[in-house]
Amino acid sequence: MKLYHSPASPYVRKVMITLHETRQLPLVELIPAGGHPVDPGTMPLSLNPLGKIPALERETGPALYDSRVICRYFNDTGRGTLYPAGETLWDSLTLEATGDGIADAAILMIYESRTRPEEKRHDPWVEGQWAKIARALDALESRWMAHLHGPFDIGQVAVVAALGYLDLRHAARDWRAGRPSLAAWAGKMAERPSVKATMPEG
Ligand SMILES: N[C@@H](CCC(=O)N[C@@H](CS)C(=O)NCC(=O)O)C(=O)O
Repeated sequence: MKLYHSPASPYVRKVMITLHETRQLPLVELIPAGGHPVDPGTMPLSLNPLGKIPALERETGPALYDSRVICRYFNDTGRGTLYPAGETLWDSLTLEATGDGIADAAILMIYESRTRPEEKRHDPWVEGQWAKIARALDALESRWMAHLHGPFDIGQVAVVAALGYLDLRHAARDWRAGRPSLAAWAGKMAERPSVKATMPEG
């Protein structure tokens, strides 16, 4: 299978962590790809009409896209344990949506500075994206720590990936300030082999 990949993408990182956790890394060939809303770049639109990575080209069947679909696919094929049964599943998926939402806002801020001409930039829009991130981080700190310290699941995968992306692209915003529990958790997670092996670059 071919995984359309970039080492900086938090969504690709979710898939890579899932592959490490379920020991399926040898099943995929990593294909460098990437673009942005103004130019889909090297991401084949025939595989994902949205022009986004990650996308997974399989030997049979249509390509899969969106990290949520691909992670669940690999968790199934590898008999992983990232999706708990029962009521806890809804917590895990909501936590995943929170991590993904942080990544979404953080990436939109980067697209604003990289793709929009300077005279058309709108600072309140950028700050509005950061406000979403700050609220989500505060929710993690105040409401989600018990879950974050529980069994490793897809919600934790998404949060690890989002926080890693904040470190990569928005370090000056210092997300750790005022969030000691989340900062300590992120430090502990960095020792996990699947997390350590997928540190973002680029
Ligand atoms: N919801 C998607 C988001 C994927 C995404 O936004 N990927 C970025 C790279 S980090 C991308 O390919 N952006 C190109 C674009 O927005 O046109 C997922 O979870 O896979």
